[in-house]
Amino acid sequence: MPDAQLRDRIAAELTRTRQRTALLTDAVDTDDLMRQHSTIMSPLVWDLAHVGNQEELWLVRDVGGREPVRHDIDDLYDAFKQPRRDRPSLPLLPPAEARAYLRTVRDKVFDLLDRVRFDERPLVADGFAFGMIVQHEQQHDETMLATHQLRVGRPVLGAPPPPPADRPVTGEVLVPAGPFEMGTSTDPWALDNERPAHRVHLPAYLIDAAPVSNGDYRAFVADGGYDDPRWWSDAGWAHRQAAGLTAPMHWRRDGDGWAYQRFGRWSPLRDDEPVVHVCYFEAEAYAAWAGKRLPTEAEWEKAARWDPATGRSRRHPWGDADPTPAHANLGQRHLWPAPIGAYPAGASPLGVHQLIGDVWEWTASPFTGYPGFAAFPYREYSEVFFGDTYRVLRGGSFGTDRAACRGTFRNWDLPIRRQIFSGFRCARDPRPGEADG
Ligand code: AVJ
Ligand code: FE
Repeated sequence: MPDAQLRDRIAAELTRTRQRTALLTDAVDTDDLMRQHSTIMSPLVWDLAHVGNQEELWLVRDVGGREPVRHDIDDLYDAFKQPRRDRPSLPLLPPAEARAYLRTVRDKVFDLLDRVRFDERPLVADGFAFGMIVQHEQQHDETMLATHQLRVGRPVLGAPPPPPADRPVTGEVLVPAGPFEMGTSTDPWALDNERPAHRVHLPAYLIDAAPVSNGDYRAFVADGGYDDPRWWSDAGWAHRQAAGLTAPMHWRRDGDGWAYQRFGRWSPLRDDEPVVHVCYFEAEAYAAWAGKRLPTEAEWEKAARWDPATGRSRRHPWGDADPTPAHANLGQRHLWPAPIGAYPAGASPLGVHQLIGDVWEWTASPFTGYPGFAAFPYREYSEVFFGDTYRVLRGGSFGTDRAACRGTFRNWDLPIRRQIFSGFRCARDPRPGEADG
């Protein structure tokens, strides 16, 4: 891409992203921005200034080589130095000061953008550092959206309802045995943990054509799934007991049925939407109850990217094109998962639906580096989280921006977490004879 065109694209992405940040914070009053709505979340005003501080560190100081704007606040907004539970008691910038700081940093970034040459230095090649900062802000926008879902008080967010289902999608899809290319070495703004591309050979498997719905999940609850240790792993059962889990987060009984809470408003549970706000252990238990299992990360990605006609891995289930509103429920447009079957244009060639958008999907895989992984540009983005502690989630949610979501994108969280917009789909091994087509 010629420099001028890349410059315009970066400017547009930065501006679009900042508008989202403003939507999530402008309508919230000062006290509410400073308050901690949950000990596992930051006060919104911390996210706000942290976004500006990362932009200052990477773009103003590293790429631009300019003098610090506010060297004195670096420690306050360092996520590794300040555990979330302690953040409300820090001397944080009040909202007006945080907003002014973000504006100052952004002005310098636009000035820098006018002058920068996108040469081969790894941080600037293809505008990588700018892309990383866009994705970072978008990731915090999703985190702030999760904070909105946890906060109590007058609702401040409104959005149009999601599109109706085109037609119901049910059943499973057989993915034939064979190799596919996982990860990427060429997507310019792909983050370190998505790299490098490598061949993975998978035996045949079946994967659900759609995410597990509220109706499906409600049947597991009604069948006593939360009271039967048979379906739960040892760690899962211990957590279910300790945390007293009885249903997804934000559900409550409503007469004979269920209601759920979305951004401060209660309504009757809709059976035809993907289930959301379940932890890994709940997903794992549901899958066992259904006689299935969670897909591995590789199984998820092959279902999402592998094109049987060419054998090539594509950027998205529908091809290489960026997502549009016809493909997937992304970008906080609807503020809730769309019904199962709402995105026929977003299906993969094998007929797997809603892999991108709607809900993050838990996979069975721990978060580790691909063969040949190299931390870039900093170990604290991914590498320090590698190991058996975290589980990978794929595909993005209604709260994820298209800039921070693609067939190779990897998210991760602790298996007990469910404040994120997390759901899942199931997979299984073929029965004898089933894989022969
Ligand atoms: C990739 C969503 C797990 O929020 O902890 C934000 C993204 N990294 N700032 C997180 C991130 C640094 C990260 N996740
Ligand atoms: Fe961050």
